[in-house]
Amino acid sequence: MHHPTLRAVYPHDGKLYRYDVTNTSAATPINVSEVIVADGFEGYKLVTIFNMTMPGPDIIVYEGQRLIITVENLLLSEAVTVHWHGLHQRGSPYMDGVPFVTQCPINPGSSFRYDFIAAPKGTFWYHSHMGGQRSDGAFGALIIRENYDSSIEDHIIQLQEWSHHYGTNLALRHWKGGRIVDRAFVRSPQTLDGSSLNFMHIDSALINGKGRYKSKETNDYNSTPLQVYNVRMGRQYRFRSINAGAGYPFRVSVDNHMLTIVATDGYDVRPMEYESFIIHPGERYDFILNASGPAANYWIRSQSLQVDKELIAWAILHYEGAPDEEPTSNSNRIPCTSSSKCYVLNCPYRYYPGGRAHYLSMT
Ligand SMILES: [Cu+2]
Repeated sequence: MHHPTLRAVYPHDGKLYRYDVTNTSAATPINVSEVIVADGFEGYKLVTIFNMTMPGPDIIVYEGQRLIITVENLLLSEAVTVHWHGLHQRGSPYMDGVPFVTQCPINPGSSFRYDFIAAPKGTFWYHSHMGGQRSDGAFGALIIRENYDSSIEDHIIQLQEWSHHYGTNLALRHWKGGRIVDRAFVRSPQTLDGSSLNFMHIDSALINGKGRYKSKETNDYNSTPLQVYNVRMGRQYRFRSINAGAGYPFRVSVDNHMLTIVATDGYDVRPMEYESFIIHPGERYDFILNASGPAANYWIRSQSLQVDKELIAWAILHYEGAPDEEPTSNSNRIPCTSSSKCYVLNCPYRYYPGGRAHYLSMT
């Protein structure tokens, strides 16, 4: 992690500090929005991003509005296009952002003006459609609201996989190119039902560009600042979740809260309560969360279906008035047992496989 002027930074107790700070209690933490945090890994990795943030800026509009977005390619050697994931582009197919199909790629130093009508309503996202740029950070949320005022406040969950060293283009090359690196066979991560997932190896997962990775040495998570969703007791919130990843499905849940799923991929569905849902790359699920308390802090967990490694993207649901601290334990998680059954939406298994404990603890 690198601050534009303060140079190297490191995470401690959910905050960021300059590298030369040893007494964190006497120092002022660094403003998180000034750093591309990712999972707090202290090495360096090149990212490809829009407008200096990861994810890129939220684009929030009303249905039927005309969107005019100029994309200027400031990269030195790579072309770019932007795809508006989920939009039908009726009457504007040349704005779909697919390189060599609907447009010429935008070369370094040039720009392209996207111009289309925002429709239909729903949760969408935009991402680069060139190589692996989207997995290296070039994406963001595109929310098309219904054309009337809603009293329900929105929150956005953008899920993303993260690798410390590989740019995604390289990971994809290994994936497609014979699964052999340095004369060793690359083993695919396994899912809960024993099938192979894919060959893209990742170190962690992020929610809105922030996450934590587990040290191989200590088996502990680091303490990178996370996304905090503020809620007020007694209110309802619409969470719009997007899997902006390239290869991993995630199971999303909120400790102590049921999720009422109301829409997927830009379409309303009959509202139903679930303990969690599984979201695959490119998919979107909207759920209503009743902030029924008790007022405290709760983990929002997104756990990949991989079993060889615990891979969880963490975020925090924070009630107004609760102490400004992290959730303390796993005890608030709704238990799924044979006598107290859970409903998991979009589960690829007929029954959720048991065996290895899913949902492990934040220690
Ligand atoms: Cu897409």
